[in-house]
Amino acid sequence: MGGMEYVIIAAVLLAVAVISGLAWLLPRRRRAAGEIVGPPKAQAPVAESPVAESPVAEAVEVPAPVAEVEAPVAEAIEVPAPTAGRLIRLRSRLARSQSLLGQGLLSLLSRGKLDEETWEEIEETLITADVGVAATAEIVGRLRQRAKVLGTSAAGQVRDLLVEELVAALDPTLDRSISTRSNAGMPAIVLVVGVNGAGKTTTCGKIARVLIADGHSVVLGAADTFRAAASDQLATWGRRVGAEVVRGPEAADPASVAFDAVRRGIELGTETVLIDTAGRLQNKIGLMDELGKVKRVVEKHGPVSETLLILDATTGQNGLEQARVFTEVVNVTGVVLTKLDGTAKGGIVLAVQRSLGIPVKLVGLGEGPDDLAPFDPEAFVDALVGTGA
Ligand SMILES: Nc1nc2c(ncn2[C@@H]2O[C@H](COP(=O)(O)OP(=O)(O)OP(=O)(O)O)[C@@H](O)[C@H]2O)c(=O)[nH]1
Ligand SMILES: [Mg+2]
Repeated sequence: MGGMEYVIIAAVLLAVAVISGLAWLLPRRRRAAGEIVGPPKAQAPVAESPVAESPVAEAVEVPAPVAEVEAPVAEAIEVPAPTAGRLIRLRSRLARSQSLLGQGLLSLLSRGKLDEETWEEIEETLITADVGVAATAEIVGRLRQRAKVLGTSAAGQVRDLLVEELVAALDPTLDRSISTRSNAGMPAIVLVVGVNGAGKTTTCGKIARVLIADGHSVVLGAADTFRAAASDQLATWGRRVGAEVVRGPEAADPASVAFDAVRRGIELGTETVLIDTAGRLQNKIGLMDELGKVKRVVEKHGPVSETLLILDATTGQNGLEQARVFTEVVNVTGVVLTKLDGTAKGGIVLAVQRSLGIPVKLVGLGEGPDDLAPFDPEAFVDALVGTGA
């Protein structure tokens, strides 16, 4: 019957209208939940250049700030200086360590004779610079041996031998690259851990800045929900560098915020998801339990690519003890040693690597957004010991 056909056609049209209406509404509803702060990313750019080491890509893609951003003022996104050669450019920041280690050692070496007393003083200088007792004994032992074999006590020559031994102690063959590339649609997940005040949030921001300048897309996960200000601090970095920040309400479960951040990264086809975690809780056991949970929950999406332990260089050997606890809970793949600009004890780099058995991958040399450098043993030792000129 003709009437019946009309009814069927009308019903089909109605169904189509309802379905397309829903499809249009749903994504908006999700955004309206306000989980995500920060400018929505432009299409995830395909980064051609390798990460940390490479200079800034010629054409830097920056997402345009959008009205949905939490802050009323959309700040202009800054473009960082290239990471290549940063350690060399920032070497003057190691001035304190350089004056203790470099100048101290050089004046000892230039005495012209290497007697027992001088060797002891060399040892003392290295220990004072936090190189650590065991590492110092080894380095000086080898140095004495080589100087003896060569029959030299010339300051320049012994200095060169010392530089070689220090570089060797840092094992230049270690892989210091950071896994920040997505794999088969799965963003690289980078977990950032460490005690409170070590510089986790700042380092997340600095890393995101470098990655975005290199053409990567980044989502930041504010899994430090212990303090309200912590997510705000990360959100400020996110706005500055052009990364989305996924955050939860205050006192939200950190693991679920981290989970959501990775989910958002997958949705957007993001290259890297950086997760900032809490460094402070009521007690250490609570913190470690929580970290373990964050890792397990995030890994429902896929494996964590990199776990960076942030260590404050000014805390010296004490900090090292605290750091060890983290390595027992999460599989730390790299150390970021911050605040090397504020200490004369730059030798801690050697102690950290030796006692944790984990490569130092990045060093923090100041509070500025570009004061983070890929760690390079040769350039570092050279800056510490100085040229002797
Ligand atoms: N001088 C110097 N200061 C740094 C460096 N890295 C971080 N800071 C400063 O250290 C302070 C603490 O940094 P945050 O990034 O907030 O540390 P955090 O680990 O996130 O701290 P919590 O969230 O409290 O656990 C800030 O004032 C940073 O500016 C560095 O390499 N050099
Ligand atoms: Mg923090």
